[in-house]
Amino acid sequence: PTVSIKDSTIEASLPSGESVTVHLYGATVTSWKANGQEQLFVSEKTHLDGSKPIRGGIPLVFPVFGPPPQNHVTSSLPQHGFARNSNWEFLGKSSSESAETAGQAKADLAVKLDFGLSHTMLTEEFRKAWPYEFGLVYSVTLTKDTLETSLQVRNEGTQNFDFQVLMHTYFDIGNLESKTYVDKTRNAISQSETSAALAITEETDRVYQDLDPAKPIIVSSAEDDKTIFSITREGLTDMVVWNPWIEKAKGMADFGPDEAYKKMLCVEAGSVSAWQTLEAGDAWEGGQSIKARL
Ligand code: TA6
Repeated sequence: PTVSIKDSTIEASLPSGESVTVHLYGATVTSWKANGQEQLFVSEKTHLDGSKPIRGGIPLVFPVFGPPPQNHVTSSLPQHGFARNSNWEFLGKSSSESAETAGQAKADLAVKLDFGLSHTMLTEEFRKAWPYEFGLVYSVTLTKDTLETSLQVRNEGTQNFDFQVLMHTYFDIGNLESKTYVDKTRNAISQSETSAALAITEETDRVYQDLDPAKPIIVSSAEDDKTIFSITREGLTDMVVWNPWIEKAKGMADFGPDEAYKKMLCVEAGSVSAWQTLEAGDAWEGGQSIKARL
């Protein structure tokens, strides 16, 4: 695998052609290419200069999901916390290849990129808004047909703190323009073959709670029921599904083109319906593994 660093982005690629790109701003994954195509959606109008969180890819939500609650220690943080709009540092890469078994072709490679953010790196504003000593290590692992993103949270202080965490993944669900759609983006989300699928046919913003993280969430095309993505998780039992649809898409200055709502879907693995308490000196880890669409 090769890893290249240019201005503030890190790109890793495998000999078989897959690649992942991560911006140090927010440690935001902004591209994941597999099976010869881009798997993630990034708005054409996104800011990339740190003036606003990146609109697309996989923004990281920590330590609070959504608008912070009133009268809470996170109250004066911005929506979705500070992780996605802070400058992280690149900690390094490691690549592994499972042992080559006799006769088989060289086993798949994996390349892992690590990023760090600690309380000492926060702006004064954010440090004042959430005065805890913490360390985050975010790992992005690319293999031939999967992308894993996992976060380790360490409490380096002397007081317990509560946090929420979520990986705000914007999936590119393919250019629906090519099909005759009665102006409906019909993509179904189902946790498994048995549970009812959620068809996306209007603005959708839902939190599914307490799901079995080992049971894959399947995003499939309503056209031919073909699986587009499947997502398994560890330590993240909630799943948020969001599509802004027409009006909200028009209403976001950094979302473009307006009709791009038809080709994206946010399926966000997280722990957001309650608060995780991390005791002084303890660590927590959670993550997702996404299988790329063919
Ligand atoms: O995806 C869940 C959500 O909380 C939606 O309600 C919507 O606000 C979205 O996140 C985007 O939030 P942002 O702060 O990035 O505009």
